[in-house]
Amino acid sequence: MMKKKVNRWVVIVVTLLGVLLAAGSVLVGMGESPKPPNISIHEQKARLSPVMLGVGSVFMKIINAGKGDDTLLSARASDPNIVVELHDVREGKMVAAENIAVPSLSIVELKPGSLHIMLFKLPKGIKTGHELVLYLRFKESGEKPVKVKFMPASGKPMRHSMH
Ligand SMILES: [Cu+2]
Repeated sequence: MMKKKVNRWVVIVVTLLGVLLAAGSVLVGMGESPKPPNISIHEQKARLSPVMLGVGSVFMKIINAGKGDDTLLSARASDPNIVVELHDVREGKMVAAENIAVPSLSIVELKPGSLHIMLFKLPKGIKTGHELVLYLRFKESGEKPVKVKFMPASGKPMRHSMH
């Protein structure tokens, strides 16, 4: 009879310990994200549109070497007059992209005919060789400055439906 009672207490204590441990790990999980993204930008370059004055596109590789996902939310140029948009190409047409997902342990390539960053209202006189600082705003990693240089236009202009 007595033995049975003790067993019941053991069960209750063990259960309580389990609940406390679970609560503890939840609290730890609520602190700094244990899986941060690790964003770096590579091979960035800009091209002036061969057909539209003051318009350019920017290409790059965004590498997330971290274990957490991130998202490119927007971009701006150091010159506030320049309009910067995130673009994608769907069915051969350029469309504005609300954001660009950069999942953990992945490389997202911004390239002609695919995801890219679009520049409008570039100052007159910008030409090949000029450099521009873009600030890429990531959801988790914050704002990252990246220096891009205008390269000679390739022979194949992108199919621009909007501009
Ligand atoms: Cu575009």
